[in-house]
Amino acid sequence: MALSRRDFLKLCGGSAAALGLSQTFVPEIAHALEKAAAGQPPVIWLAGSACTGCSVSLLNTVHPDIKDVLLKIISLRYHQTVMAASGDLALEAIERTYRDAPGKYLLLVEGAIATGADGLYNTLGEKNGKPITMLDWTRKLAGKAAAAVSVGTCAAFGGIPAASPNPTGAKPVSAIFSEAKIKTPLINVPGCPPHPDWMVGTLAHVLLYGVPKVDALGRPVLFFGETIHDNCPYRGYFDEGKFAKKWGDEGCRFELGCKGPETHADCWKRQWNNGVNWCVRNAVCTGCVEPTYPAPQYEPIG
Ligand code: FSX
Ligand code: SF4
Ligand code: SF4
Repeated sequence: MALSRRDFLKLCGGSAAALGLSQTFVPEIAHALEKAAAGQPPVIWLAGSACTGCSVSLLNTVHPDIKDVLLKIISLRYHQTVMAASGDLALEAIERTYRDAPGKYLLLVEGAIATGADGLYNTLGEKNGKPITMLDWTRKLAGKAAAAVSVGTCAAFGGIPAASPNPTGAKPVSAIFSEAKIKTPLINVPGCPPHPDWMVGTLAHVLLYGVPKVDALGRPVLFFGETIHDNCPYRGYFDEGKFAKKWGDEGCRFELGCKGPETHADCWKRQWNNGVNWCVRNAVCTGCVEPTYPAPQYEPIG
């Protein structure tokens, strides 16, 4: 039986009853995806100014596992670190998808886009002796994509590559879209890196039900709708005014630099590494899903 959108949202949202403590995706979602994606939508994954952490995080997806995502759910036509092809063969895969599947492929962009020096800080390869820049190809490929996703905070908001003094002129994907007047729907899935569930969940929503509901910053409300602080297990300490003064102290981590009060994400219930741990239990929330990231990590919000 097909998974209704309502059930999907419930499963993704991870009500404690549905998911228990691990808060990873459940097999139902994997099955629904496999069925829905019988046509295997082509996906082009471009990477610009990034650390590849987003790709590595995606490899940690549990349900569905990465093998199923890549082999059964999507048809990944181009991903420079995962694909076997290189050189002309790899670039041809992009050209072919652009030519043969207009309006059908999904464009995923990891990393900010360098705009300085005509985009030469981010090149994908060359054609007829001329460099192919991320800047040009993002503009070109975005125009004919069914939808686009900015994967990670660098792509969504600029992140670390766009931090001052930003010598490469790194910009978020949304800036390239608005400058080039590209109307393709663009979803932001921030996080440095994003949780695998946020990436697979967003992709799943696009494939099964279309573009998900997003907040004012283009993030799916399903994952980024509430603050860390409003749901934090240390919130009782905050309300009582009991603050940790040094690492290891009992209490709320606000004075150690926690950005939870200004950060919208569901790490408090989803947790990381298949539900093993999360930032605030170890240290502080650095606000990695917000446009203000990277802010000084261990300085309290002023
Ligand atoms: Fe950025 Fe992706 Fe931070 Fe890295 O590649 S979101 S630097 S963890 O992971 O783009
Ligand atoms: Fe808020 Fe951070 Fe304190 Fe949790 S640890 S209550 S998120 S300030
Ligand atoms: Fe990012 Fe904060 Fe979640 Fe850690 S707890 S992953 S810093 S949003």
